[in-house]
Amino acid sequence: MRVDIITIFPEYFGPLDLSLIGRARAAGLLDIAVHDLRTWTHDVHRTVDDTPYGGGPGMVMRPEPWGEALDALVPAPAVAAGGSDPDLAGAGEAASAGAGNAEPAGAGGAEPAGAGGAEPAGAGGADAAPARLVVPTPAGERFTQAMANRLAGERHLVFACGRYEGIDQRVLDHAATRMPVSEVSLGDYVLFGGEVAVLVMLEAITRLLPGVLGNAESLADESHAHGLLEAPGYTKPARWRGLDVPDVLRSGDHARIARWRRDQALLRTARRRPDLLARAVAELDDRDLAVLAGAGFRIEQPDMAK
Ligand code: JEH
Repeated sequence: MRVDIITIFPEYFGPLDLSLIGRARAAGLLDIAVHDLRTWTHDVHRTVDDTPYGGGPGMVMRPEPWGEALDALVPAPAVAAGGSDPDLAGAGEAASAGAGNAEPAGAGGAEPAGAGGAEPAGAGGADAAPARLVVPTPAGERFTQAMANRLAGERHLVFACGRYEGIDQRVLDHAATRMPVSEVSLGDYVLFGGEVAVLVMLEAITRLLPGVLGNAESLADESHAHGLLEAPGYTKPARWRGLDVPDVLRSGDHARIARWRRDQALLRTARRRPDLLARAVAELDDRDLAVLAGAGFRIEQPDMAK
């Protein structure tokens, strides 16, 4: 997968050299380039922000540097394509390769975390999936495991990291005439900018790429995969600071262990994430419901007549 990140803080992306993302990059599974937005400014102060039309606090990112950055990183379509935010399931418009795909000279020098500049010739051509622009914003659609799965299937992601109060909306509206655009939020809290959100999304996406995680089952059996939080985990020593690992986990009785883990998952989910439990309720059997009832949780079965 090819990933371009546009930011005024390239230093935020140093961690992408580390750990499993770093290993995926070294293995050639992930090709990440970080670009300094100020590369595409032309004034002596390298200005990227200005006061908001309509008034209000703070500053908004001016559109011009973003437009030039996206022109440089994403092949312009030979034929105008409509379509804003086609859903992540697919249906993106084809964008064919055009001229002007290279960065301005010297851009590479400003990039600590990213190697390559321009795409290989032919990438983004008529037969390749177009790049998808992903823009973190508190006003975006919620980023979920399901969205991570869909994004992990893309050929080329371009992340636009805003700062201040965000990016002039016309940048997104114009980009949407050329490529699918996703405005995404991590959750209902406010960050200073999109950088940390991109780090989070890239971690979630990278571990889904084929060849990144060793065994396939580690993806299938985890939290959220079956709609419940996972049971707690333990390792050696069996007794630590007076606390014992639950006996059942040392019993060797795999059916009992599986049942215990499910009970723990149910109870945790009921206590911590009743929203998840409400969605999983159709899959709960009588024993599940008895376990929850025994702990004082009364579960409303959905009306199957609907
Ligand atoms: C934040 C990108 C670019 C600050 C203020 C406002 C709140 C009231 N989950 C997430 N939280 N924050 C971001 C994010 C993601 N993904 C995020 C960003 C940028 C992502 C700049 N900022 C900072 C920022 C405007 N206020 C937002 N509103 C009602 C809750 C008031 C307006 C926008 C962006």
